[in-house]
Amino acid sequence: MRTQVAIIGAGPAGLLLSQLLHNQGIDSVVLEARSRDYCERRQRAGMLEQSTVDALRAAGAADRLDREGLVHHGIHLRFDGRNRHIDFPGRTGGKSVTVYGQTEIVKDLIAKRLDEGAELYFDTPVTAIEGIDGDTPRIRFTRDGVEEVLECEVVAGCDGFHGVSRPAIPATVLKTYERVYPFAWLGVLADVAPSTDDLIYAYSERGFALHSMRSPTVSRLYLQVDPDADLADWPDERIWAELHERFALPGWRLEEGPIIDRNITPMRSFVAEPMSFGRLFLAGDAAHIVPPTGAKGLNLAIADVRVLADACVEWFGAGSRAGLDAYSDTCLRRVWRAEHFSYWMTTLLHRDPDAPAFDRRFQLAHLRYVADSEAAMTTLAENYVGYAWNE
Ligand code: RFL
Ligand code: PHB
Repeated sequence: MRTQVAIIGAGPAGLLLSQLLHNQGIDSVVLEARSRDYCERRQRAGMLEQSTVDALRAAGAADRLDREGLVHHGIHLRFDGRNRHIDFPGRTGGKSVTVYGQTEIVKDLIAKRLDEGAELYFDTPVTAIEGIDGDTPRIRFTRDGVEEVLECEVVAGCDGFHGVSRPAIPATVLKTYERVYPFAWLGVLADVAPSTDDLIYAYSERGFALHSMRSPTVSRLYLQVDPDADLADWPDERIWAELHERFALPGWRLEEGPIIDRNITPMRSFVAEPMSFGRLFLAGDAAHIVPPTGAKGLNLAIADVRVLADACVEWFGAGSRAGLDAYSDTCLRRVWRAEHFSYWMTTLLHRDPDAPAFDRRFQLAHLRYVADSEAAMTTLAENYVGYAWNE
């Protein structure tokens, strides 16, 4: 098998990259380890920056997003018996965000790619990447238990945090930065209309809680839990009781409904530098992880592949490697800004079980400042809607 760009992983990064390349007449093959059904069911992100929506639109993959996406003009910050609504458009030159499940983006892109006859293969785990320091890299993968080889000119490592691409970069070249947090998120999907217009980010003495949504009839709720928490210890009654306590505000009510999905996600910040080596280019979670509090992971993955697609057009069209050579630095500027914002939102809103009382006072003082200062609200707003490094 031969192609121009071998794409490893059919998450949002790999799928959108294959779409953007196809739209520019560049061939790719996407190899995904898991089944199509698994990829389409995995519950994950939901908050899209304007630039992500624009990118999906420009790719021709936003028909359903335009019909079903829920546009939001701000968030609620809730703590200490207060609720501050932070409006975005007025502070960001008119920008908003859109709630539309990552699973829906993945379904839309898979359907469109297969419709267009794409070479997109499921149940085909990549086992090795060879020759990235030469001109013709080779990808080894298995299909129906048989090993096959894909030759290409460029490899896009879009295989998430646990993939095989990042380890293919020599350890002597790769530098990694990491921070692990002393908590995790328990996320549930509940069959009940959201109890709020905009998302609620709540800090309480019992820990963080987030009220998001997926549709006018489905709520998405998150709770800070211990990093070693077990779903078995979290029956529905305990989840709802904890959500009621953490969101409590006089005159406001959280509606309950059947819980239809649940998972626990560890929290980490991670960056690998450089994001490329020879003919291999990492994109999305393969190169960087953010804690989900800033809603940046999916948006960074989309931003990476936009840069990579443009660089591939320069390479395959004009024979210039300039874009590919600049890829890592271009992406990392945006990545580090988002890393800092995600860390900032996380430490602002979570209860660190090991923090001394002094730090808790600091945290409350900081929350009050963010909720009262026009400058601080503008900082939050311009980062939340996406700080535009590349535009
Ligand atoms: P993905 O989605 O992990 O896809 C990688 C794909 O690669 C496949 N793969 C392989 N394929 C072939 N061969 C191999 N050897 C392979 N190894 C792995 C995997 O099966 C998989 O299909 O990475 P991608 O495309 O970079 O996308 C990144 C996003 O998924 C991620 O950043 C976001 O979900 C993070 N995130 C959020 N981001 C936001 O922007 N806004 C949010 O509101 C938001 N909320 C969240 C989140 C992530 C969460 N979890 C569960 C991690 C909320 C949660 C709870
Ligand atoms: C979500 O809707 O899943 C979501 C929204 C905002 C976040 C994280 C997750 O910060």
